[in-house]
Amino acid sequence: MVFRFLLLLVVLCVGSLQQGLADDGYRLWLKYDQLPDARLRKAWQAQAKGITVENGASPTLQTAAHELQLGLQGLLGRPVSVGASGGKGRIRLQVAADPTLGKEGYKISEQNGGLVVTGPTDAAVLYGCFALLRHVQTGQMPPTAALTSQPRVQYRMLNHWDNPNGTVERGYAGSSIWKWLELPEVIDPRYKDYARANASIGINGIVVNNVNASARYLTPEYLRKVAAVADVMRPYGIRVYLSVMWAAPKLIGGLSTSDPLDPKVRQWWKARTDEIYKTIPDFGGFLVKANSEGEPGPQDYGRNHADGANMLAESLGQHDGIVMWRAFVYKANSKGDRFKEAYEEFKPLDGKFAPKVLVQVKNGPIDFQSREPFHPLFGAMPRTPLVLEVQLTQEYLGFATHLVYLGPLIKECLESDTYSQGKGSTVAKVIDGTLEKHSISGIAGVANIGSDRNWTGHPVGQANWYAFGRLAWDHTLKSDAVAEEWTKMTLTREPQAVNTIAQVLNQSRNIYVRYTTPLGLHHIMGQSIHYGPEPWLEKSARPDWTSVYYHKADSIGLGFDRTAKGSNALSLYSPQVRQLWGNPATCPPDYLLWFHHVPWGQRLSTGNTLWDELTTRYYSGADSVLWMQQQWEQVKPKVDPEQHTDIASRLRIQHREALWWRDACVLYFQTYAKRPIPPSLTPPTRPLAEIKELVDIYQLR
Ligand code: BDP
Repeated sequence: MVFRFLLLLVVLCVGSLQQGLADDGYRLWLKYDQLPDARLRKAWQAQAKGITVENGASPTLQTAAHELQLGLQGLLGRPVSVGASGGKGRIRLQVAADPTLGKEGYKISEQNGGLVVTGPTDAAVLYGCFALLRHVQTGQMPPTAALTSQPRVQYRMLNHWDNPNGTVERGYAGSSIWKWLELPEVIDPRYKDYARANASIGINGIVVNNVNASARYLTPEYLRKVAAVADVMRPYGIRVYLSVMWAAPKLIGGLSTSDPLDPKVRQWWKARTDEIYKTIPDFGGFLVKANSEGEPGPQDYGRNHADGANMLAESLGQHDGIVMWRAFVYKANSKGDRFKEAYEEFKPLDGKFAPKVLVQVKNGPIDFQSREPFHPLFGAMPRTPLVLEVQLTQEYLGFATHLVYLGPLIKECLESDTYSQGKGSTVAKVIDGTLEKHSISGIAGVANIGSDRNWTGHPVGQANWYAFGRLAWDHTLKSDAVAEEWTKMTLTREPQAVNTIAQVLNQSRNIYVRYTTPLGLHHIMGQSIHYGPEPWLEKSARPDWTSVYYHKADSIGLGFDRTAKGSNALSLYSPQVRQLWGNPATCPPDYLLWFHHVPWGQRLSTGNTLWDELTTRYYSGADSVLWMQQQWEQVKPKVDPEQHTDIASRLRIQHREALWWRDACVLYFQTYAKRPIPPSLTPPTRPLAEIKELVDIYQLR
């Protein structure tokens, strides 16, 4: 009794301490602050007096039980015991075969006045525990009907673009979370919190290093470091993968070649792979960027991507691992349309990849622009499992200064209809394997995580990590529902504020597109660092790294003609898609300039001329950032002050930079259109020359 009382005291003190502290964002969405609603608390208290783990010796089940305990104690404001025998009002965790749950699904159901969380594996039970916590955190009553869910995609991966020296390629949230110099001896407590966050949204694989890979990760010294990370991830059902440098046999193996068909090279990889599995028994496999942007690859030896991928798959032998081979390629000296190049290289290889190989394809054909049509490879390689790669780090979407919720972007791609096997052949069905009957499937998000206290720099970057995991688990979830869920778990539980914030999140991506690249403009950002506008960029190391290559503004009009009269990239899509997008009258305005060179004076489906529509979108986009600011101001009393100030400050930068984008693009395109700014809009007050200087300041040139 006395002990129980003391425990209660500790729990309450910790709870109130947590609530009293300013919120620095470290806890992400795993906030277990006490539920404000007493009725709800009471209902859950009756259901969650304790936790019982059936045959619960495994580290994953123990982890699940302790997370549930931690969460419930915080949320309900009283102690929850683990381990005592079953009975009324207890939550039982149980691994049990259930054909309706697939390999990783969970079921939360009522049984004898308590709840039971079941799943076919330890990890499935862990997912069930996080789902139960989410249920409580989002303010729902104990379930009366069973809650079940299973992932639609098997490999749900985060790809870190982290380097051995601690830098992160395209990272905007500090340095790498992996402290390679300190590993394996020093285990940063962050690793565990990172694992918790990932497991809570169902992520089950992480590639720890940059696709522009250092061969160093394959050395015994580094493998020991990677193994230490894997040890922290294992209880959370997360496997560790490595990006590999294609030329490793030459660079660290002492061989004179890295030709995938050379027996010595094959032997070297086999031995390396065996060594990896000795060090990390549940190693997940390899991610490869080869013959892309200057990286070496099998083509250096006259071989193709399948030769390379299959050699690596062979090296995996009987080990339970996979190869994810990236399709992000474009030739060094191409004279054609970069849009078509990955398709042209990979389509002919369909059916040539070994069973353990998946080809990883970015959502769009160019490179993570704020809006891209779906990549034409989706639906075009029916005999190859394709992984969808999306970018969570906002390389082209305003780094960590612009608030852009990516749920709608990811969903837009997943829901795109490829028509490859008739209506309804969505990208989602391609990548989850159901359309083309693949037994393996994957989805990858390029991580936006770094050493910043709040993990993602912009606090709302956390929502992108969260949404990726939730949609990777179940691509049928609605992105606005996910936004709402994240907001409730992370920022506020007050219903009106939740609603307001979720609306801002849901609109944010379209707003960003409007003030940066409306109507299907793309790749007109600042050179190299990819920040801010630089539509005038016409010289670079290669033509397809300039802006003029993409927007093709001239005295007649604007946009890249990808119809049969132009590059004919449209021919890569199914006839239904081609028909819709091939005609400027039926092409959705959002994709218009991706596929058509449209005369400035042409009337669009919106009723405006191209020029008027373009300028109007730039203006309304920038104005909408003011709307975002106003909405954010309204929720001030309901959000932690530190978080509120941080986001409010970033929204101020966002508005200033939205005006920068607007003025730069409107004035620059006006030099071609030679038309006045529509009378309803106030023309920019600064000259183009002044704006051009801004880019140099940002680029530190
Ligand atoms: C581009 C990035 C570059 C990456 C590359 C890739 O600018 O840093 O290495 O993608 O995905 O968007 O390989």
